[in-house]
Amino acid sequence: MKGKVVNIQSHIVQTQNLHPDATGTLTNLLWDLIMAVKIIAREVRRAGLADILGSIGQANVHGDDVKKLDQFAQERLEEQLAMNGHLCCMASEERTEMIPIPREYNRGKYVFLFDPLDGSSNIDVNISIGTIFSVLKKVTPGEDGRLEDCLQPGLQQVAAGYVIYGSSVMLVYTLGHGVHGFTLDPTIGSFLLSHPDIRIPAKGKTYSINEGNAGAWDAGTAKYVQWLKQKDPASNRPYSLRYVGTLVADVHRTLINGGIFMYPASPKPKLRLLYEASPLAMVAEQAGGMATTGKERVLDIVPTELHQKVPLVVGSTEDVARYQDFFLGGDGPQKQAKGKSER
Ligand code: FDP
Repeated sequence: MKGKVVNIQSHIVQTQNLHPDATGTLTNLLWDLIMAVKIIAREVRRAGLADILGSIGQANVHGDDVKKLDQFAQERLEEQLAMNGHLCCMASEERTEMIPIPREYNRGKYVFLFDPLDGSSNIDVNISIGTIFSVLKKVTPGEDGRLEDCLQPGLQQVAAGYVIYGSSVMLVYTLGHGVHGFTLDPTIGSFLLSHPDIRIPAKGKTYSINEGNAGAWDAGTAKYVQWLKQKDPASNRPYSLRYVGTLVADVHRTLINGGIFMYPASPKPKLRLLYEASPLAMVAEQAGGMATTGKERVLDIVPTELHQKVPLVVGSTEDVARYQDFFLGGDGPQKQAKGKSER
């Protein structure tokens, strides 16, 4: 129906209704997340002011001391998600150990993994930052979550997504039935469906990588990036370089416009499997894209520790498959091209 406005709450309910055995717990958990995210978004908007207020020793509107944003985001998500009995445990990029649910709250069947404020080095220069989340089902017996509940491969995720605090605030999520994007309408305080069923183009024309590390790349990555820079209008080359340095922003652009984001194995992997690579890989695959380390599918990796770092190459299927080919030492592009320009 033209003009129909769908907010995120009703969208989640409709998706949950696809599962006749759903109890509504996941829906409620996501509602808690949305509440936390709106509060973080408000604080992000005031970040510049918070510095001014902080410097003159004032508290924020709630009487809290002004805190660093990443610490604020961590606490907000942790508190909001723990209190309604949906979770058995949490883990976050910001905490060394697994986060138990405080004794005063009930336990539930889900595990919540998150990066509260991704791209935090960009906060001070007013560039987009984000929150990334992943939801798993508890697999061990008993009420309290254990490490094994967190250390599950990405394929087991029941929900994943991210929030981008940019020129507008967007929440993008998947429950395994496609990827949907919502934009926060600040006048009514609701996330409204703005990007239904996001499909990543099969091929793009931008690449995203920290070129400063070029001297330390493995041979496959170096050859691939070199190939992207060669002129061949028929295959959109040279590709354009775009690198924000906030993972969420770089992946979001890649999701919408197509192309490829790479944080490769060399000089060393930086991105965390549980809080960054796995959830973004699920989003990419659900949108028809691909995510690899160069030699294996990200969603297949069985984590061995909470803060494990992995290479991440994610984006349009044709682009990522071609990267993988270069990484594995293949000369596939030349073979496929057979002397002709490639599409
Ligand atoms: P940041 O260090 O600012 O928190 O994982 C963290 C991250 O940002 C990602 O958001 C970003 O993609 C990446 O690091 C940038 O790393 P480089 O500075 O090494 O390129």
